[in-house]
Amino acid sequence: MRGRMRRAIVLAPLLAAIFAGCGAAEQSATAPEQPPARESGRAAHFKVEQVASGFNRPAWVGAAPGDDAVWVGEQTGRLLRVAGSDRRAVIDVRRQIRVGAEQGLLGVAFHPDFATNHRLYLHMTDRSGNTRVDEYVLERGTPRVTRTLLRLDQPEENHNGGQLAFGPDGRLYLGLGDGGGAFDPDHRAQDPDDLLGKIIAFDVDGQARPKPEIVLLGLRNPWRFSFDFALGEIWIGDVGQDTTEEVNRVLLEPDEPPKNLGWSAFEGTERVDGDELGDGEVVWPAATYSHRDGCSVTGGVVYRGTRLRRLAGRYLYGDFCSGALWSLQVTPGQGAADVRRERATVPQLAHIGTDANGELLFASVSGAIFRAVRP
Ligand SMILES: [Ca+2]
Repeated sequence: MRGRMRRAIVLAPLLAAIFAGCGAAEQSATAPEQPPARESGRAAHFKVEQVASGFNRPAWVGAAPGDDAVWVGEQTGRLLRVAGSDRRAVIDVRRQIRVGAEQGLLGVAFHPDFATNHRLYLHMTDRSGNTRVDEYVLERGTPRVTRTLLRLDQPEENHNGGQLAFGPDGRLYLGLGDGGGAFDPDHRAQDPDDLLGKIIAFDVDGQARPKPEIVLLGLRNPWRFSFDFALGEIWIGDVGQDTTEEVNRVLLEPDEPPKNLGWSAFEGTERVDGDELGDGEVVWPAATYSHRDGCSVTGGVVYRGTRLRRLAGRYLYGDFCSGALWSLQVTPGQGAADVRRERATVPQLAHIGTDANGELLFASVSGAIFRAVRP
């Protein structure tokens, strides 16, 4: 009797705690504690000027470790090194790929030790319309494929993801869309056993045939993402369906289970007629904008350069359709504030990258590369 009493006394607070926990979990799955940040005014932290033109659908721009040149990835299949007026195609995969609105050469990543090991990685759509990630080594400037890291069937032409980038943990990250169609018809983004609708990572240094690991799930089409090495975070532009474009900010915790960015149970913070939310801690967007201001977000970077002092530590992103650019303040915790629509615009904005000094570069699919300078 006394034993049973004691058990009841012990159990009561325990059960209360469990039910309180359930309630909190349900609540966090249906609405964010804090709504995503929205545009709160205008600013002119910088202006843009053209640095080079005449490219064929440039969709990626950046720098290679140990090299001052600007590298440009053309969606149509060439990777070019641009140093002043010298422009050279280093890799040409034009005969290996299919090019479409969301197909082609979609992502480029240089190994962190590129200066010594000369390794780099390309994400492309093969001639059958499927995803392929190849590792290259440049031997005296001549490219050679050393491994294929990923081949993945793509059910539709759209939502192939794009970005390929090395994270603070040294792994190679890839963004993959939900496979295409509207509202994720094959229920892939919430399926923990499907690589589509995910951000995945490869340990390219540890294993000969690295297995992709799912880092984040619940994405629709993470065309562009970047890492803020200073805070160990990933910033993702997840392209929306009919109403809402998302900027997601996620703390990288490699030992934790994959976090869930909501699609296709949620578009932004709105429940849509999609799937039920699967496993994983829900991460709501840090900022959103509606289709009045654009139609396809191009995720950008947290500015860590030195030329634009007023932009220091702010996250910059834009929209492919409207060419609008916004910057926002990175708040302590996981949020964002002070979203400003910048005066500068870049038409058909496909990528925001950085040069060897961390200064901003913009790729416009219309054919030109721009950079940010003081207003
Ligand atoms: Ca989402």
